[in-house]
Amino acid sequence: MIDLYTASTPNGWKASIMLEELGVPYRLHAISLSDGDQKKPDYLKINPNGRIPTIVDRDADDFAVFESGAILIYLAEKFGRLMPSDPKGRSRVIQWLMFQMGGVGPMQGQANVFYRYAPEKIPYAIERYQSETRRLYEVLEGQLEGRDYLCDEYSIADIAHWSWVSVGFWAGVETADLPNLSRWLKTVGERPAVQKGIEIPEPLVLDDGGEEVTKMAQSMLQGKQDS
Ligand SMILES: N[C@@H](CCC(=O)N[C@@H](CS)C(=O)NCC(=O)O)C(=O)O
Repeated sequence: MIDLYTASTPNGWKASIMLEELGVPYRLHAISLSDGDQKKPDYLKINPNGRIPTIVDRDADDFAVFESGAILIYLAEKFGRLMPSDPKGRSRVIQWLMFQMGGVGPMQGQANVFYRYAPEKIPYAIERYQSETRRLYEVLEGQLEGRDYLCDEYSIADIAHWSWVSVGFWAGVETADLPNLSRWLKTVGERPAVQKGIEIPEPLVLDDGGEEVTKMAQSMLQGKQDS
């Protein structure tokens, strides 16, 4: 049995979509970011970074995995799905996963912060993070030319990217004029496991002025959470 500790955010979706794709039983523990559950001592024992998501594999001596990319790799390898096992195929998927973890995630996360939440609007920071996110999206656009998915087949690289690119609008980054990315967003977004995964632990409502957003913004302004 896998225990999943998560909240409704793009990094959380990576783990919940993956578990839904695998169709394996898991126990859900909803973490309230606004209440600071992710900073509590018991949680820090399984995730020293104090963020979500985290999994604990009860069938492997309570092995805990933090960092969403590491969770995807662990689950893909444990269950032999959504990542090839040959060295080149595996490397291709990991390259695109790293591109998400080191590029799209951090840049888009900062674009969210400066565009949506920062108490002071700093044009240089907004422009810097939005244009870097957009540049990375254009790299994805090129990779998706003539391909259904980022690598040969649907993989954890698609799960990691879709979780963020699907909410690019929240960072103020346009995707509609990128035809390959738009097609891929739709194809991946139609997968039943993706639709289920983004409802875990509850649907995320990103709507200007919406209650959820207000709660998130308040908590970010108080320095309680990031991205
Ligand atoms: N690199 C980490 C980032 C995790 C992360 O930033 N999670 C955010 C939600 S998307 C979080 O837990 N924020 C709460 C906080 O900063 O306290 C990963 O990929 O797992």
